[in-house]
Amino acid sequence: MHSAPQLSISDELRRRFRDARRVLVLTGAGVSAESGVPTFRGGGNSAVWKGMPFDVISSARMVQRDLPAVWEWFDYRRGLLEALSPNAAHDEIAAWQDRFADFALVTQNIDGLHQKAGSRSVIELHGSIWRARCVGCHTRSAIIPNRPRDNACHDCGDSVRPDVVLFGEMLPAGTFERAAAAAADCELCFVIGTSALVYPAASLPEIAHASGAFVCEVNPESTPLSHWCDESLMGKAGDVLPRLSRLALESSGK
Ligand code: BV8
Repeated sequence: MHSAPQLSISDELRRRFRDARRVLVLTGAGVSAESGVPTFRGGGNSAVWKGMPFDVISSARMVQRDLPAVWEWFDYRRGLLEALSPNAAHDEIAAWQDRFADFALVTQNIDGLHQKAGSRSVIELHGSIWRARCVGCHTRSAIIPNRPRDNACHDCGDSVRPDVVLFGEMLPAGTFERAAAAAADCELCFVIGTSALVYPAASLPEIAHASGAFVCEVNPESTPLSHWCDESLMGKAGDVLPRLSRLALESSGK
């Protein structure tokens, strides 16, 4: 049984974790990796679907050109997810929502595992794989696990597409603004399991940093943030987060 290397944290992070009221958590695919959800960039290469890099199949242009191919990609990923559960990282983040007075959870993930772990009011920057949206009247509809998915809109009968933000598409109105406001307002910002390459999501830690927040990254690999963030905890989120909470609260009796 591999034992995770010793986790040490700075006194600054310990103090901030104890005393912070306004906390922002930004997550990416890495937080779901220990649940078995494939990441997009791991081990140096990007996810490819039927010879297409993921940011090609997951693009607005592909919806215009070949919606059935886009559905095949998302149906495949939803199929994988139906058998998967949240991991210790999702559980710890869910616990943090009751620990910090003013807590915001922003995710790039469309897998719904934060909500499955009990996180409330999750800001889904890139939508959800468990919803469809009508290309005509934009009515949203839920996709039920292990049930066949409807191809037509219940309201107008037009075709439906995944209710996710594809490359080249704007984020849902107000969603990024809410996340950016939480980033500008937070005292402590955790960036967990993201390669921080996709914008505008990757600008959120920059906004937090520029507003004086302490930015802590959790990732087994270095990312563009590693050079400027206040602290990098190099490890798997499922290992690091529960230990971080314990370590920070040790001998504080909190
Ligand atoms: C837009 C949904 C306006 C679909 C997704 C500025 C500069 C450059 C480019 C742009 C820019 N502004 C806009 C762009 C274009 C583009 C972009 O950012 N391109 C990138 C590739 C450079 N952005 C857009 O198109 C956005 N829209 O800007 O609209 C506009 C419109 C037109 C033209 C201009 C502007 C929309 C972006 C959203 C696209 N949809 N997802 C789907 O899921 O298929 S993005 C998708 O990819 C994810 O949601 C996520 O955001 C991203 C993947 O990143 P990560 O989640 O970080 O995952 P990754 O695999 O990369 O990394 C995993 C990390 O975890 C690694 O670091 C690894 O080490 C770590 N890890 C692994 N295991 C663990 C772990 N960490 C902890 N624990 C572990 N166990």
